[in-house]
Amino acid sequence: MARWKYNKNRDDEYFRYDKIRRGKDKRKKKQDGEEKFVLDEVQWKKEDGWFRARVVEVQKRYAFVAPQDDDGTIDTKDVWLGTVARKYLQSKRMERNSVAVGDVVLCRPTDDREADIETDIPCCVIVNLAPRHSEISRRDPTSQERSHVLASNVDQLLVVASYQSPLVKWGLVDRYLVLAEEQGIEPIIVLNKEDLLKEESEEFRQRCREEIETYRRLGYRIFSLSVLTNSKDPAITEIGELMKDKVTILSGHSGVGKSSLVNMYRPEIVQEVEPDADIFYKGRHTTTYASFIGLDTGGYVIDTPGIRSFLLGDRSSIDLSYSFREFRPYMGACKFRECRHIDEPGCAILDALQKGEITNRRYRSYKGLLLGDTGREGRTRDDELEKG
Ligand SMILES: Nc1nc2c(ncn2[C@@H]2O[C@H](COP(=O)(O)OP(=O)(O)OP(=O)(O)O)[C@@H](O)[C@H]2O)c(=O)[nH]1
Ligand SMILES: [Mg+2]
Ligand SMILES: [Zn+2]
Repeated sequence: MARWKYNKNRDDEYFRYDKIRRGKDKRKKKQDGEEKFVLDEVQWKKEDGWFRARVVEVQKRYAFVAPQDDDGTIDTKDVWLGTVARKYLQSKRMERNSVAVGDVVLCRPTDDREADIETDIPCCVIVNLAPRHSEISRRDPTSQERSHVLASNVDQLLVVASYQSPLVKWGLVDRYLVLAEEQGIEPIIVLNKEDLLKEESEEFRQRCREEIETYRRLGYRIFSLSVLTNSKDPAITEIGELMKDKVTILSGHSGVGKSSLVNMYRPEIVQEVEPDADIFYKGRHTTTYASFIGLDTGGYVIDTPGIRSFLLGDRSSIDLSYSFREFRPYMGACKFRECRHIDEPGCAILDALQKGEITNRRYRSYKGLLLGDTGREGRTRDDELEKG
């Protein structure tokens, strides 16, 4: 018995798969039975004094929230300490946190006794959560089945990597791009610490140039800069322009310079940046919690702590291929409909790979994700030696 079914509709278009994919997502949402905690804003029963807010930071079971106007302005100076209403805490949601940074919530002011903590910050109970229009999540490193939502309702994803210290991991960039493609969020790639390139071999520099060119050809916005040594780089201004009127999440390894970059845009909270870059190899994160920060130059960013493990949950080959832009033109062209593009005969992707239309490196990312690589990209001294 053949392992693959014969695909008669070889001229299928990729957006047919997109339709299947979207349908599946919808069904999944229904099954989850979100109860009434997740409720469309129009259905919120807002009582006197209750307010609409945005979650600006989550620490264990507390969520810091800031009121948000109808025009979208978030009063990040007026922070409240919120706890999710008790009755919802027991629900068997498959997520690690019930609320995430970026969530739009309905809050009921309360005295601090109810919030179970002594604090000077005004307290509130989070009564409802509006459905998220986007979600940045990874597989919870402590549990296979759960997902850990890092942030929600973001418009842009700024993937930050450094050429060196820590060494750029193109595979990690690809994982973030997959997320952005799935969520319909605009990704922007930033390669920082350009100044360190001069200490590298010409071979390493050439390799980096090629990778950057690959992303550019795929239509991704990609910038190369050095926040530390060239703060006047026009790329920094250009990125600032792209962040205006938007909510942008910064992601990437610890120590790549996310907070240093944010500090270029006169944020309301200036984050301390450890002057000794080497501290990062000792496993210390400067940014501890993902937090929502208003920029003087316009827009909001969610700066996140660099995480060691950024694993995506399992995805089918159809879903995954769709997230690799260069695979799309070939979708439906494989001999077998359920082609995984690994070793199947008559595979259009493998054919394109052979012809150099898909790069080996991007293909390896796809294969690793499909077959489940570890996703662990800890910053070790070995990384330094690996040099690409
Ligand atoms: N050489 C060089 N170092 C830089 C550059 N930008 C930032 N750094 C240094 O890199 C280190 C890490 O910077 P951060 O901005 O704290 O990095 P981060 O990505 O926010 O790190 P986490 O908060 O741990 O995720 C600091 O010591 C910075 O001074 C750069 O362009 N060149
Ligand atoms: Mg930081
Ligand atoms: Zn195939």
